[in-house]
Amino acid sequence: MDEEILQLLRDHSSEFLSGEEISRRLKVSRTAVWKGMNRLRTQGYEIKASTRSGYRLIQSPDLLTPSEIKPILKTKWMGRTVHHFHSLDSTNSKAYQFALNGAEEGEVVIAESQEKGRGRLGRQWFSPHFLNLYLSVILRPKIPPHQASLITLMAAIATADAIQKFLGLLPLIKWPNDILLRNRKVAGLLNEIHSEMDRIHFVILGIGVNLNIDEKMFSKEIRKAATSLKMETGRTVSRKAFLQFLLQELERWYSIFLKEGGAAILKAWRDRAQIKGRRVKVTSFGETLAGVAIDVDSDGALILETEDGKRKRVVAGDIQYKR
Ligand code: BT5
Repeated sequence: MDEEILQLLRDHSSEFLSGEEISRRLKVSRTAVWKGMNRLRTQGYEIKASTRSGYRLIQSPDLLTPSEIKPILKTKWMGRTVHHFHSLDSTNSKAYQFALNGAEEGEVVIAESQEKGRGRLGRQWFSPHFLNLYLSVILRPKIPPHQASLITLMAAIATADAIQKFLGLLPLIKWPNDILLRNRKVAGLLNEIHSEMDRIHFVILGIGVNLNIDEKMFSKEIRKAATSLKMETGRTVSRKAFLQFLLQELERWYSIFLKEGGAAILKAWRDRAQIKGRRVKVTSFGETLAGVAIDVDSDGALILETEDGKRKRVVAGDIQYKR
């Protein structure tokens, strides 16, 4: 009901709307309207009330609820259905459940915070309240499972492009899919697939972007390796405005992938990652390898030339750049 009250207030943002009128239109009691207004105020909505004239919306908080997002979305289909939660274990887990229950391509799960935000390989993603973006998008591409990593590369490019278009900053992608600004991680991706041998049922694109978190909030372990858009620009950014850019870029790059195939994605990824020829140390399943990065192949694997001149293909792991 709160969403409906908000919609009415928005539709009449230049005037007061009486409690009586609202209760009549929503077919609820005046007390229910009054309670709804109080709930909205606790969420950060500034609502002016006058005993004679009624209610008027003065200002909205930077929440990522459907009613805040929908009016500013520029996508055709992505994010047109948003499932919003104040808190979740993990948006990826929730989106997975929605997808198993038949959710459509382009549906999005957003949480204001995550209790158990997940990174790759069982790691955690620090996800405090109201500061950042934690979202998962459901995709249903008609591709075989071995092409799924192209979707991951595609999402990394889209996230980097969204940051660049939003603020003019120039992010680099670090294999496999960290997004870095000044060598610090500003965003991470965790993509999960549900498939059978020769076809994907769905992909969950999980994206976490640090927007307004301050350096001191990060734990000591990650403080030197992490950043946020606020830390980079010195000002608070609008979370919903960034979300609008991100969904638009995801929709654009996904359609490039579907129309032009993996080659277009690999090319854009290589431009953004600039990894060719760099000396790296790779940790993969407990093993550490040093060498020169040759390329990333169409399955998203890193091709490394080790110090003894052999070529190795690394499918998962982490890299460190060496001078
Ligand atoms: C990732 O894993 O970078 C994937 C992160 C994906 C998070 C999104 S949020 C929405 C969706 N729902 C989820 O549950 N997850 C996705 P990985 O490459 O394994 O990096 C994890 C490592 O990054 C941790 O071990 C820390 O060292 C560091 N880290 C944790 N939280 C961070 C943060 N907020 N910012 C920067 N670095 C962080």
